[in-house]
Amino acid sequence: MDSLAAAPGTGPATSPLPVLRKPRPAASFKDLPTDRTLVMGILNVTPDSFSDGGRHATPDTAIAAGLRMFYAGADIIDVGGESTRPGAAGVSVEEEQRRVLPVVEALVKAGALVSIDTTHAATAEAALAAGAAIINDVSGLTIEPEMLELVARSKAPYILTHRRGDANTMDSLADYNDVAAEVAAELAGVRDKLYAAGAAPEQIILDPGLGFAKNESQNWELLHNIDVLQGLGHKVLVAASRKRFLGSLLTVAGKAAAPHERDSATAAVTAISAYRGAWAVRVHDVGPSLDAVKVAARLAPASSPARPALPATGPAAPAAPGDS
Ligand code: PMM
Repeated sequence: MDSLAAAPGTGPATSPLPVLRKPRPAASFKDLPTDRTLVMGILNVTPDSFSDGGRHATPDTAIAAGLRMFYAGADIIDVGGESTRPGAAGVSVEEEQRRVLPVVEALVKAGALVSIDTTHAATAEAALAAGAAIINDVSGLTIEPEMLELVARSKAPYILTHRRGDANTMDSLADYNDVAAEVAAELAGVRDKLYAAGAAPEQIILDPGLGFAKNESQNWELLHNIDVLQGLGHKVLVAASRKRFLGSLLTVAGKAAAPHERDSATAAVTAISAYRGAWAVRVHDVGPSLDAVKVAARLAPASSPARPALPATGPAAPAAPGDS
């Protein structure tokens, strides 16, 4: 249900109550800032995602959460209706669309730029029709050939994520000699298939797929060598938020940190990724990553892609009593 429209029975069917907030003009991909790393907020409309599953189980609670991220400053809201964690049970395309489409529609109406997190071409196409601007696909184009055709035909920006196998097999496929070089080579191979189908270079955003057919040390190695992926010449998205390798790093007394205890470490990854010129980070907790991006932009060398056009200083805020 669209939370901004009239509730059933509260007005004539043909004339909904006025919306509470005047919709902003639809956001567009080409208007996204290019002088800093972008922050993409994660909105899982699922009962079983590994860190926020079940929190936004109905469209109304999901829309409210998405609006909170949007008003907090998220540049993009990433809406997903199917858990991608290892071993997750798939959902039907009908159920996935029932979960995500009302949310996409309401957020677009409010002026947010929305990406659709799906491995299914039919859901991606329906979400584009509902106003989503970006396709975020963690399948690495390993599942549905229709996705390749949709990316080429729609001309929508497409996040191509590295993955081997599927949710059930990927953990057994984390076998690499040089993980950064092999991930880059495998992504380049898929990218070339996209070109052959008619996709344009500027549509393609690369994602190393942290946790997808990678063990913990391979995730760190990929983050350490993010420049290898950047060397392919595309925008790069880093999606480390609350992932298991951060929980292990933060182990205290033999107990790994729980997903909600991993947000400071996530913001640290954001700062370093931004410093090194990532196009965007995908995170659950938007505020700390927005701050981290500002710090990185301020500290990155002027030659870095992290701050191609940053002014020397921002406007000075009045000092609070006691501030040094
Ligand atoms: N990880 C998850 C879901 N979607 N999308 C991209 N592009 N990259 C990722 O690594 C990724 C993703 C895993 O689940 P989450 O939604 O709880 O983070």
